[in-house]
Amino acid sequence: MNDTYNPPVVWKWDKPSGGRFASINRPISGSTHERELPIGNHPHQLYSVATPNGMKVSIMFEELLSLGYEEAEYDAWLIKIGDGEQFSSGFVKANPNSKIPALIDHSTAEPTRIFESGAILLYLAEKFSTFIPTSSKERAECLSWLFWQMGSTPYLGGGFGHFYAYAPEKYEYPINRYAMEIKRQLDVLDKALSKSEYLAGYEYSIADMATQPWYGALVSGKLYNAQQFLEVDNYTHVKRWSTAIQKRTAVQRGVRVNRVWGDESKQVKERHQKSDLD
Ligand SMILES: N[C@@H](CCC(=O)N[C@@H](CS)C(=O)NCC(=O)O)C(=O)O
Repeated sequence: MNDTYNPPVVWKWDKPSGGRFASINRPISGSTHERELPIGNHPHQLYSVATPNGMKVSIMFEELLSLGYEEAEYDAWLIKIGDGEQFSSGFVKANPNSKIPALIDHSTAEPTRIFESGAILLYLAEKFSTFIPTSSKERAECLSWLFWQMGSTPYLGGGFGHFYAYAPEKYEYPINRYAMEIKRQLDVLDKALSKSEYLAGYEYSIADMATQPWYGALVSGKLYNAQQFLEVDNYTHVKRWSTAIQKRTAVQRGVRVNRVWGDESKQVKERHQKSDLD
C-alpha cells in the first residue's frame, strides 16, 4: 500500500468506503423501513438469495424432498440484499443480524425463527433426522466440520474475496494475508478429503452441504475468478469431492433457487412448488 492511514482517536462513519457493498454497509443494526415478510403455504418459509450461504439451505430442502420428506416443503422468497431488503422490519424479526438466509418454521406451535446458515442446516437435520450421522463419533466429526466452515469462511468471503475481487483498489497486504490463509484452509480440507469420501466419513452430510458451496465453488473457478492465483488445481481431493457433490440432482436444483444472476434459464427467483424447478 502506498498511502499510510493514521486512524483517528475515534472512528466516525463519515465517508463512503467505495467498496462494492458500500451502499448497504452500516455501523448500526436494526430495521431501516417497515415491511412484513410474505408468507406462503408451506411449513418452511425461507428468505434468501443464492449466494453460497443462501444456497446451502435450498440445497438441504431439495435433498430432503429428494428423499421423499414431503413435510420439508418450502417457500423460498427472494431478499434483494443489494437493495437493502434485509433491513426491513419483517426480516429483522426473522434475523436480527440482517443477513440471508433466514428461516421461519410454521409447523411448530408458535413459529420458530432460525438464522445463521449452519444453525438452519443443523435444525433441519435434527428435525428430519437425516444428513447428520447418528453415531457419536461421526456426528462429532460432522459438527466439527460444520462449525469449521462457519468459522473459517469469513476469511474467504469477507477477507480474500473482498480484497481480491471487490475492494476499490488492490492492496497487497490484505490480499497476501488472506491468500495465505485460504491456501492453508484448502490444504486442511484437501488432507481431510484424502482420507475420507465426505467430511464426516463415508456419508454426505450437512458438513458437506455447508462447505461445498464455498470451497467447491472456489476450486471449480466459480468464485472470485481466483483459480490460477490460488493454484486451486493442486487441491485434487477437494476437486474430486466437489465434482461429486455438484453432480447431485438436489444440488443442481438447490443452487437455482433465489438465483438472480448468471444464465437466465437457470434462475428461479422464488420457489413455491416442486414444478418451479422442473
Ligand atoms: N454467518 C452467516 C453469514 C450470512 C451472510 O453473510 N449473508 C450475506 C450474503 S452471503 C448477506 O446477507 N449480506 C447482506 C449484508 O451484509 O447486509 C450465515 O452463514 O448465515
